[in-house]
Amino acid sequence: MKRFTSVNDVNNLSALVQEAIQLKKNPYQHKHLGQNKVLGLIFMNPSLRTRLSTQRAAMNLGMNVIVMDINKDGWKLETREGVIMDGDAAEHVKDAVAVMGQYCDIIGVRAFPLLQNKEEDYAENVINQFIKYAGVPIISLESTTLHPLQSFADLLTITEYKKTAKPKVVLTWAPHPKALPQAVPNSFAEWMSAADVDFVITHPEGYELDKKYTWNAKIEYDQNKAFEGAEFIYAKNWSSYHHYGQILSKDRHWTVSAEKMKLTDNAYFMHCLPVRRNVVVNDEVIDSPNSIVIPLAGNRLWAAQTVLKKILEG
Ligand code: SN0
Repeated sequence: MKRFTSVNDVNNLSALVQEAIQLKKNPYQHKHLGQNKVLGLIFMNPSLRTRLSTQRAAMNLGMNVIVMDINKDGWKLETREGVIMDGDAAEHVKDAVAVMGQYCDIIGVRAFPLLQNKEEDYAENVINQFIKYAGVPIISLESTTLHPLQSFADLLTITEYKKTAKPKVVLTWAPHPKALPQAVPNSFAEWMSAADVDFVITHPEGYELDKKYTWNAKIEYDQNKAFEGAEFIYAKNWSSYHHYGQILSKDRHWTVSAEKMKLTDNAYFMHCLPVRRNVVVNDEVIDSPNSIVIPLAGNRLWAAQTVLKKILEG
């Protein structure tokens, strides 16, 4: 594997998932693969699961890790091409990235969208500059449009918990006080479309995602109908893609409640976390035995370790 920025960087999806299941059973069998190799993790935004799971994954492979919160500890970076740098930014991202590539064998980067300009965000300017200038393999730790390490853990978890060969998996929009990226739902849709599941997306009108990621996924505007017969409910808020970055609804009828879960086929509840309790999902659902948010977060480690292993192997 040369890089990991979307499902398109994966050759064989089911083989990748099987490899993660094997690593989980025997985490330290590749302890020497990462000897004298350094992973750099560059954060432009907050992180808990991604930072800790990727760091632990690297340790399991015998790598060393350098972590940098670039907004707190680094120079202010310019990301636009060809500008006269007489403002706030002290360093261009292309120089900073080329330097990081001198010290690291693999680099992970997190860069959220600003949600102001769709074309700018969807051009994936930051991660593309990392790919172009680092000279080493790049891993997305959530880019402006995708979160592949999360989606890999999502698919691994669904594979472990499914009760039928082709389970019904429902991605449901849920309300939130803030405008959030589309990265998690875009990426989940991209991975579910590539996997062997019956995939349905439900959201209020105006929240349609970019077709580039949803392919021919079924869209059901009636959340109750979508929940019928579901084996997995995956909740997530996102801001509008078409009315870019806007909050069109805060309708609490879309909150995942115990009553709604009764419509499903005793479905498991999933969310990538962090989650706004009693806005996105009620306590009674996320604290129920059907909630698998914690094992899902645990699987972030095996997803990250599988990706690092495949990149170290070349
Ligand atoms: C991020 C998102 O993309 O939705 C990261 C998810 C893994 N979530 C948030 O920014 C939540 C912020 C909040 O205030 O709830």
